[in-house]
Amino acid sequence: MRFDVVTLFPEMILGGASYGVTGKAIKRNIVGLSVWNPRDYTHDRHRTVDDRPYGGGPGMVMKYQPLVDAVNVAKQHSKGMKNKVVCLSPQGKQITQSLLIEAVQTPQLILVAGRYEGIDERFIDVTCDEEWSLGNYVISGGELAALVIIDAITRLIPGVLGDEDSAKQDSYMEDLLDCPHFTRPEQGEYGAVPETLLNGNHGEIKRWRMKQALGRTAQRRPELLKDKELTAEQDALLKEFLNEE
Ligand code: 4FV
Repeated sequence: MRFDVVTLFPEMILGGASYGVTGKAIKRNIVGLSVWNPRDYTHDRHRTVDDRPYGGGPGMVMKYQPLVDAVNVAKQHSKGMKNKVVCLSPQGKQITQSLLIEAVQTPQLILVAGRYEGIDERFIDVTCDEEWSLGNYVISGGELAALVIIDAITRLIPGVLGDEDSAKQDSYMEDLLDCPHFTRPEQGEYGAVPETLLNGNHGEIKRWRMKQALGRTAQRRPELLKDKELTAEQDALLKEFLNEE
């Protein structure tokens, strides 16, 4: 899988993606990462990538020509890999675990990180396959959204995480919040580790963790359970959790 990020701050992407699991996956060439600066695809001596908005108003808008050229170079570099051009903006569809699980199937993701007030709409219409949003808030650039996507997708790629299962146990993998986690000390000033986790009965531990995940989801994010089909066992575990609360 390869990521190509079109950004005015290439070092922010290269830096942010060089740590931890993502950094190792790039070093091991399980994931490819390239950055393309639209300023390198301008033709004027001021290397202009933005201009004033038609219709007036505050701030500047990114011009489409440098972005189109940067995306085309990124495509040329992928030797015909199947690709998807994604523009990151608050107008995009909400990024979710299921959207990212689907995106792992796309060999090349070209992520376009905007700056200023936004991007000339004609670029989005003509060149972008999709628009994705990190969330219903405004940040000053799409780079952080690109880094979140690269991190979240990379950990889904087989062979990236040490223990394959850990990705499977990630929150939201079943659209549920995660269960609580504990490590040493067993006993301490902040209390004890739940007994169930200490008795080595893996069936009991699995059951306890699912019960906690269901209960916490019901308490904190009930909307996640709204259209979720629970198994009979999950239903019983949730009732048990809520009765104990
Ligand atoms: C954003 C988001 C976001 C909007 C104008 C960058 C900013 C500026 N990107 N999810 N929320 N982008 O706020 O992805 O160009």
